Amino acid sequence: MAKERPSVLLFLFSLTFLLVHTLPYEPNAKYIGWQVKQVRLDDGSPEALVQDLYDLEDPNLLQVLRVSRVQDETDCGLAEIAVAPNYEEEFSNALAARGLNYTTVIADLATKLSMDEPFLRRADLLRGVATFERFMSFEEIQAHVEELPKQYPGQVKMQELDRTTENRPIYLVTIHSGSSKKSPVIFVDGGMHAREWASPAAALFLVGHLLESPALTRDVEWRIVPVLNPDGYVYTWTTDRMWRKNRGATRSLLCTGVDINRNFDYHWGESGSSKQPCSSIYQGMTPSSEPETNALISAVLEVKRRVKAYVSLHAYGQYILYPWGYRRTTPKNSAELEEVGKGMAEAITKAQGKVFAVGSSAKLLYPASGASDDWALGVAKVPLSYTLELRDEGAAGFVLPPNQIIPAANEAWAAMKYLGEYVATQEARTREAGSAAPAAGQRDAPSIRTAAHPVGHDLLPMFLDGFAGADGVDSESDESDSSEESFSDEVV
Ligand code: 0X9
Ligand code: ZN
Repeated sequence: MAKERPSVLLFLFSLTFLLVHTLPYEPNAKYIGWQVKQVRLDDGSPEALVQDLYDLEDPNLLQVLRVSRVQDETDCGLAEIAVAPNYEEEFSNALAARGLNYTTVIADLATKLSMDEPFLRRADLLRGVATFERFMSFEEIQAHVEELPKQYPGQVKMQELDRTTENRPIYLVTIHSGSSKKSPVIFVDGGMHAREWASPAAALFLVGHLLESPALTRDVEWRIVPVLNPDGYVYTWTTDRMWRKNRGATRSLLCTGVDINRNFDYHWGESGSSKQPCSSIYQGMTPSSEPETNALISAVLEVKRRVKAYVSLHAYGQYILYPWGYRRTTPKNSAELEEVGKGMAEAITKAQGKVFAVGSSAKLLYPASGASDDWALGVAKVPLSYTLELRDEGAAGFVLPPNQIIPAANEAWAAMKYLGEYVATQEARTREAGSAAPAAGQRDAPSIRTAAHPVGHDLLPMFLDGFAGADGVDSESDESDSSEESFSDEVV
């Protein structure tokens, strides 16, 4: 008997080893047997159908993973939908009733998701250190952000904007190496959608590179929220890898979470947004109902007079999107949005070879209202407002292999560098023009044109005259921006 003990132990050890390494990692386990179906929406107006699909969603049965547009002569929509094994029949009936066909593109979602498991389990990071060789947990990100002011004294400021429903901090990182208190601000957020892991990684990569690039932070102040939705991010690590929303309570006892990017108070609750709490694009009970939405709103409004650009980092699809998202029209400054967007896309292609499509959200992708980019332009009057959908085009989707984190983050960095240089150049021109300009009240003088414009398009009138806003809405009031004076002193 005594002789057999080692082999029993060995057996138990092997069994445990096998179980640990064959059972799906917890957040992927629920997707065992789920299939991903691709539905072609070539009906003349697929919007109502898309809306139907989103309203049908239930986190345990059916999830719309993505809706995109085919960029060819067919110009049809494509919806990718994950379906639980016990919902297949209802799903095919629901589609047949709507006259839609589908193909199965992923036979087992859990298998596809499990590709990145081994990388998640590595815990070899010193406190405060960042890595881009694998995705970082929220705790690692938090430690890194908290250490930044110690590592770069005087160059970076870290602020807690608010706490989430589950009491996690939403951090804002501000980087500015110049001494002017009037520098233009570029505001960037990452991690709004929980499962888009490339986004917080790209935001942190941007922070790291800005801290090593004083020329880019001298004339522009960067304000970056690396993880706007920490509760959702943590949930994708612990429980459900495909989670998109925050973890806020809803009127439904069964369904949790609001889509932060449908919760902003500009044409809230219109197209491409759902009233159903079980939907992944649930708009919330009221606009700005969520702490994450409010944290972003207050942080932008705090520097309202100075914010020249806003970029929300998302994944995936390789798009540079600008307003409007709520309807298929473009704002008054769309020529400029398009030119700067194209400049960013060119910078990305130069850096990494990938092509990013540029266009207004509703036209290029699909209408979706209550998003942060529309709010930034429509309410906060931030002239250059974008959503940057990082790589890839769908092969890996949300589960980007770790060896693509740096290339993806580099793409965002190339775009942000371009934007930073652009904003700085514009500011310098405005100052120059301002010092030579006629006194206030005589500002209706002909606009100044310059050949040295970075994208060959004249933006000066906007900066000189104040942004009149889109749709003819009034220009900003000077009421906000109250706390920035004291803050600027602290930074430098
Ligand atoms: O639908 C969204 O919220 C964004 N795409 S994502 O796949 N990351 O979810 C796009 C938002 C584009 N902007 C507007 N529609 N305003
Ligand atoms: Zn997103």
